[in-house]
Amino acid sequence: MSDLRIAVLGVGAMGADHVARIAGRISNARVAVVNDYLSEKAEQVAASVPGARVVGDPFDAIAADDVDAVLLATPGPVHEKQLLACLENRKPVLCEKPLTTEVATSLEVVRREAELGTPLIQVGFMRRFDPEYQQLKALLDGGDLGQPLLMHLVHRNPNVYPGFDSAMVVKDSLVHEVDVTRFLLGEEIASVQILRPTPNPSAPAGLQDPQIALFETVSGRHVDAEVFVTTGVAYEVRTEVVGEKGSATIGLDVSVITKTSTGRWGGKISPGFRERFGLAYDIELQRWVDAVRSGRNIDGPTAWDGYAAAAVCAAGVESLETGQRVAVQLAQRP
Ligand code: ISE
Repeated sequence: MSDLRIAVLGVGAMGADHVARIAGRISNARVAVVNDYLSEKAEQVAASVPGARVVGDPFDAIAADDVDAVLLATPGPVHEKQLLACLENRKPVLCEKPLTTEVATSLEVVRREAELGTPLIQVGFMRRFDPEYQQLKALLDGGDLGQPLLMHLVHRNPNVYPGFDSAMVVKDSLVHEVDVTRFLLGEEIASVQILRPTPNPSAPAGLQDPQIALFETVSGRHVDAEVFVTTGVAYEVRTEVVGEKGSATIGLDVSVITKTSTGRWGGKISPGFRERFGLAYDIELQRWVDAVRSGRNIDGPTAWDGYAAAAVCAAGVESLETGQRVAVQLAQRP
């Protein structure tokens, strides 16, 4: 098969990054079509890639004959219709989170895909492709730590964009910890409670930040996650698993340590998730391209994973409001 011809829908920061990634680092794929609701932006990004053309209507882009697969990096509220169009056109799609913005519509997408009898949707939970998470998963599955019992998670952003509210801390940031928990422990989350510590005085007024999430899994394991998105410092994502035979930690962000004549030692901090998880995105995209070209269509988190994460986050948002532990309502998997 020749190069996979991809339509990238949505070329804000993440989508534009993916365009550059496909053009520069991914084998056997090319950007055929670019679409964005800001036509100027689409033109500008398409002009950076030889052979890419702009299509003004996202549904025409999905249906286009010269498009084999779709990468959705559009805002969450338009995902539902665009995903359903991908299913109708039988186009494999890599969808940045969230799958959709509501639990009910996410479930509908899962059901519609299941009716086709073949998976077409992969959700962009990129951390699963990060080499450190891969090693941790292998360590757990290999049994070296015995039964995993607890996890302590830390998720810090230096800042967030204006308008980021308390529910988004759950749905936009904590959602990755939800996926990591389901991925590493291999089971569903049964309940969530969100604690509200004293807010950071430097956070925008009204933003509940930091938050502490407590998950309990179906088998009774406990996970705590600190999410703090206005630290003003660096991007930090740490994961510690405590098992019956030991513990393991990833995300210490230690690469090169330098010592200088000024009498200091230290390394570099990650400024943001696109830097911290750059390699994970590369691996995710290459594996997706390979899977689509081979006819498997996906090689990573499924639509169900997107739905399950949405269901946990909905319970989290309810807990944020009530302060109570909230049970996660999961439908029967089709
Ligand atoms: C952002 O949208 C992401 O997906 C990042 O991975 C996450 O760390 C960040 O908190 C979110 O705002």
